[in-house]
Amino acid sequence: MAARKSATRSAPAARTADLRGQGDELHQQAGGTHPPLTTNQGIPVSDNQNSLRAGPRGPTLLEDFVLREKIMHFDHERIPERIVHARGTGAHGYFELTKSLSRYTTAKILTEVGEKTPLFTRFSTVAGGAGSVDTPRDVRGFAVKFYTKEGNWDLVGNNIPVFFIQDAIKFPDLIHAVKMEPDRGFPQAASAHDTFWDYISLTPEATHMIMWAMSDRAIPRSLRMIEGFGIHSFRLLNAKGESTFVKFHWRPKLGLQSTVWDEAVKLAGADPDFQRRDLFEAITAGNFPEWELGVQLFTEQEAEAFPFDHLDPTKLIPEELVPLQIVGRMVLDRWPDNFFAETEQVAYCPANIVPGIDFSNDPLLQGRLFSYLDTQLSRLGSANFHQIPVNAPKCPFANNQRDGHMQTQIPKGRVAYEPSSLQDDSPRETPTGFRSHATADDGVKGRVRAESFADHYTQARLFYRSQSKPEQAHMASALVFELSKVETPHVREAVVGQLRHVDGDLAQRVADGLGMDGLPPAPPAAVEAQDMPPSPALQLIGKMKDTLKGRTVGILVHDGSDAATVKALQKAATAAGASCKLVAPKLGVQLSDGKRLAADGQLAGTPSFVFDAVAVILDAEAGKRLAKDAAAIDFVSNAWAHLKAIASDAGAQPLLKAGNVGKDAGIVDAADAKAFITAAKTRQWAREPKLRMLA
Ligand code: HDE
Repeated sequence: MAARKSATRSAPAARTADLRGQGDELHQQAGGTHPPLTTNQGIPVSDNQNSLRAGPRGPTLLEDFVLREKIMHFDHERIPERIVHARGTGAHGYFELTKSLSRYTTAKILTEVGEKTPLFTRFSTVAGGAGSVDTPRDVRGFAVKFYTKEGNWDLVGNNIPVFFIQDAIKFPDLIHAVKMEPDRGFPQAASAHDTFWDYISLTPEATHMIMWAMSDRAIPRSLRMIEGFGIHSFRLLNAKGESTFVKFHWRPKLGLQSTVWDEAVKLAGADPDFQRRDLFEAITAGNFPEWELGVQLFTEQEAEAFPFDHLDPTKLIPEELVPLQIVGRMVLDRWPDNFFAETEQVAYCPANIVPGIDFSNDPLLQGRLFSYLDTQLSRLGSANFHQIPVNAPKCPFANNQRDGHMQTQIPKGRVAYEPSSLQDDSPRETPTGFRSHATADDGVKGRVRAESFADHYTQARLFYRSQSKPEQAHMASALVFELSKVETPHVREAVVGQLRHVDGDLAQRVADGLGMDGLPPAPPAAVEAQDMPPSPALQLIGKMKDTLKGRTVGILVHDGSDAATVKALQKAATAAGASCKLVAPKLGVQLSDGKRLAADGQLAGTPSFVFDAVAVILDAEAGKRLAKDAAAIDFVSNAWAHLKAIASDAGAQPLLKAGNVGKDAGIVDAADAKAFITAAKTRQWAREPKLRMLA
């Protein structure tokens, strides 16, 4: 301000003063009490709009430390994105133990019932870059950092209980194969291309995971509706040092839910942030997503009797063999204040583990144990990354590690070593500290794979044969889609050949879908697939909950729509736990009661695929008009094609006709709100074969 007042009255200076004056007024209109803007050194800034110049039209001066600091910081705003799992979203929450595991472990987080442990959870896709879309066909990362009283425990898992490979040394090849091809720089966030399937066709151990990745688990509707798995076997250690193996599972309270493929593809265009936004909206509205933590516990002797090796990360333990026990719950109840500081900088590491839990010899886990620290160094740029608030333990921590880039702690005293005798408060080892299980391993050195890892097809078959008919059709169709994008014939043939080991019918469906003349030969198998009893726990449709909780209903209205019907549907959907949104051709709309309402979405920008079920309430005139509007026709025809419930009134019929909407149990009269809610809770699977050619 002072500078402005003292500006000389030469013509250009007066013009500068005028422009600044306008800016000041706008700021004042914005209101509020604002703290002074300062540089990073705390120096108050008088002008954040004009750099320091030698005269109004002269050169900018090097002396302008305000400008230089601001631009220097901006130039360094990006840090390397994660090489895998770059696209992600996270939230704060807590874990509450409901059942003590004190027989098996000393870990306080698993023995103190009722205790709430704060945590930070990050969900991610694997293949795409940080700016890619939320809904590709991909595995979802499910990483939880528990800030326990005994240090941080990171459970860094996925939404699928098995993995592609059996040995860490293969991971860079797998990821290079799935990422965009290096010569052309595409496709982004997609496995449907030659290099991925070339690698898979030559990696039989990936077959089981491929079954999961081609299932609807890889196209989830919401991150609130996915399961999570620690994948590897871990150990629990009790006070006597006895070890029990454990597999960790997360089970969503809202049940599982997926999209249909066509919907996932369209969502990518309509809302690239669909899942991130969904999580944000749920948490900020107070609808906190919740998961149960389940464990499968088994002894070394029990493990020896399994018909597979539990150390092989391409194998799961059927729940029919080792039942799941629910021991706690996780609630995500706080959105981060800042995406970069928290979600981008959170640094997970499977080696972060607390006393009472220990690793197994799973060779993939063993490789992961050193990989993540390496990544954090290159991403976060300093060995002090653990001091970033989202990474710092919430229990006291102290040692003699010192200095390094970006040290933010100021340790006191002269002792930075151990043993020492000069300082009473210097940190010491403790008898209750972390101990490893005293495992005796047979140690002949060599690059060898256990014989017990050789069966690559039995569990792939188990998974496929455990699915419902619609899910099997989706898997076959997903394989046809993916392989149809592969340009090299021998790669397509090699994959179909592998599928013959899983299920002859599946291989035939895929071959037919690709228009192959006959079935390609199956490659030799190290171990032939065995038939196992189907495991319904592996289904997704079987795990959908009969609920509208956490779902969204969209109601398409126009001026003149019957207000009473709209209100009745809103009331019923909200009572059933759904959130309800109005969509209209314009954001302002006047219903039959004459009241003006603000719609939540404008029709052209709010397609039906962002909803779980829709209603269309129109007066006769609007029905006729919208029957000629492409966005309105797409709204109903997509809802029909995506197997959703549609409620409609008499006025909406011309539009439904224009959208080729047929008749079945999911198409209901809007006057019957109860029937709509029942239909909206599920997808109309029986409709699908009538409208889509599935493999
Ligand atoms: Fe990861 N993985 N991974 N991974 N992983 C990373 O760590 C790696 C594996 C998983 O939200 C990276 O901080 C190797 C299996 C998740 O920040 C990196 C191997 C599973 C996340 C890394 C694996 C996972 C990562 C990249 C083979 C399921 C995201 C950035 C031995 C159990 C965590 C980072 C987040 C992230 C390496 C295999 C899950 C490069 C070498 C198996 C959920 O360190």
